[in-house]
Amino acid sequence: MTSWPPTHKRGFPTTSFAPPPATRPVSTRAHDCNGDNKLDVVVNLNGSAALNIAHLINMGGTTFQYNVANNLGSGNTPYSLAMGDFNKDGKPDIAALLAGTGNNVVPFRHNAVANAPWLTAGTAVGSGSGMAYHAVSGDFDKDGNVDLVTVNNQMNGTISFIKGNGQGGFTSAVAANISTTGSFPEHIAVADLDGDGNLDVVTANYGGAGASGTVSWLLGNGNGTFKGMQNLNMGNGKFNSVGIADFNKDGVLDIVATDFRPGSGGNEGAIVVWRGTGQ
Ligand SMILES: [Ca+2]
Ligand SMILES: [Ca+2]
Ligand SMILES: [Ca+2]
Ligand SMILES: [Ca+2]
Repeated sequence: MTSWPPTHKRGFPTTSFAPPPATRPVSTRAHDCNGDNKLDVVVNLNGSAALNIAHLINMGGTTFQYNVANNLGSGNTPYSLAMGDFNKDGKPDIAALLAGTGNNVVPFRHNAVANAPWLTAGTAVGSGSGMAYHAVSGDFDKDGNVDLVTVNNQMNGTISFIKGNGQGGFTSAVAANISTTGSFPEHIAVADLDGDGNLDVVTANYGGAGASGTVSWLLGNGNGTFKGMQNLNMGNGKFNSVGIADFNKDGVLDIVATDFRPGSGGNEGAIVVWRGTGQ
């Protein structure tokens, strides 16, 4: 028997960590970072212009060991993380997204050790115009190397394909690999929506000031490019997060998005699910 809200009898008990002062955590990823079959947590810390990434190693039970790698770079505020085995050594690596323009995607090789130096920085690359708020990893061009697709927050919103070289490095996005989304996209999710073997993406678009947002989906061509966006509209939504899963177990992927829409009378915001039709 399950219940809601959780009673802590069967899942994680409530456990919290106090990060160092001025290191606001803004993004988390769950991953087995040290290969012991226990999920660990990687956290991006946004407390200063320095790039700080924390690592919570699952020691079993309710115990996590807290490590923080400080000052991994500087210049722009770190905003989000993406993970994948970028150099194909079996250990999950990290891409940090800096909330600025220019070379704003920084790859890190994960050394899979408990203590520093557990990350080694690679060469930063650019995602094109707009701020790279979020990214997903996957082999979008089907060459066997993990790539990234960033969502670029700007009025004329875009996504950028950033090609991985299989050795932990990436190539900056070029115009041919940048595709249009809705306005001010903030979040992206990846899956093969239509089952053709090419990875596709869905973006949550906040929309401009005073304008409604949208949720966009873009089918991949399997070569790093995407077909033109299509929109899922939902009234006056202001969408800021999106996920993909088969929620009703009919074998067809569905989409969920959070609507940050301000309202009145307790009618603020919503969680919206679009059921996939398989067509
Ligand atoms: Ca690796
Ligand atoms: Ca690839
Ligand atoms: Ca597809
Ligand atoms: Ca479904």
